[in-house]
Amino acid sequence: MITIYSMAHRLHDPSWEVLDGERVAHLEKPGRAEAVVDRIRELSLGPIRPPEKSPKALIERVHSSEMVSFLAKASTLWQASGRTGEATPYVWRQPRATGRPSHVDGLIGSFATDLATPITSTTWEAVLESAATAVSGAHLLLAGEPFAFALCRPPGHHAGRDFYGGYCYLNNAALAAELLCDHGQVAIIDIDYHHGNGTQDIFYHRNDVAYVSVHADPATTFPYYSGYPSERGEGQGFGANRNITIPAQAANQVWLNALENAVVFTRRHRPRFLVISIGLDTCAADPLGQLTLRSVDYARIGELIGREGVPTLYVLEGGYEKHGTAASLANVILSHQETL
Ligand code: SP5
Ligand code: ZN
Repeated sequence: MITIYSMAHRLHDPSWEVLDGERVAHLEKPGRAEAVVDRIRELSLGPIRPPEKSPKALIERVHSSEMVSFLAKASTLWQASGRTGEATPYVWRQPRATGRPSHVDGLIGSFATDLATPITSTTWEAVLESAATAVSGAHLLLAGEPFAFALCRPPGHHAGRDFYGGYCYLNNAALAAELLCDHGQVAIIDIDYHHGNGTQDIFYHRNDVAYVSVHADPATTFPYYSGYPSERGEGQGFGANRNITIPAQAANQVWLNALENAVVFTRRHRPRFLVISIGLDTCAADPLGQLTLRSVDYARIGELIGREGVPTLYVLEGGYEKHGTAASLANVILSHQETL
């Protein structure tokens, strides 16, 4: 297994977010990725390489040019309007709005979905490197690797074609899938605790990238506005999107059964490549997720996915307790490795 990793993620270190109505220290910290890379080194899980491929052409295919150019200049606009600190919205675009604000406050509220995804003066640099990490991982599969890990930070699955939020700016897994789908059918399995509303949005009308997600019921859990089982794709994409919801505090076996169903769903699409959006916010120690997956369960994940015998790229999403995140991820990798 080859890991793609860049230290540039450290450039993204926002100080605060609004969580459950309170302003708190930001949970999506550099220490998360550092704990994961340390564990990969400690356990000698394979080589660790920097990203070498540009994500630029793929970003243009996956995201709207309006959002990308806004994200690239958001911090500059923020400072130009006299603000110090991190760019965050205080007002959001209303449904059916047609106006195009030019002020940074109006612009940011047209793309941001929450108060948890601040833009610092160096966020964009880290975001581009995170995107490059996923795309470089996808290139490894094209070069014949059976199994690679994109150690992305910031994460990506809550970023849609023209919206960002949930700690995500560009959709790393979608960028990888977009590259791979030029070479054959792709299936994305999203096993973060939260629904990947961004990834669903990006591929909703397409069948060349199937998307299946196992997540806590959005009726009671972030991101609330998508992730329902009735959402099955549209047009050509009808049938290529599947949401499997579980109660927020489901038993581990309930979650694992849902994953088995997700894997069966991808088989119907005969993928040549698998992209796994892996969030470790499903683990017992996580401060956001309310599941209690343990090491045996993570070993089962790698086994179930590895047994498909399809070239697989894992892309890091959530996981906010760094030791639990690193240990759980290592268990997935080790058990997947054993199936090769
Ligand atoms: C990539 C990813 O995992 N993003 C998650 C962002 C979640 N932000 C909103 C969290 C709301 C949590 N409310 C319940 C907390 C229980 N104390
Ligand atoms: Zn999550």
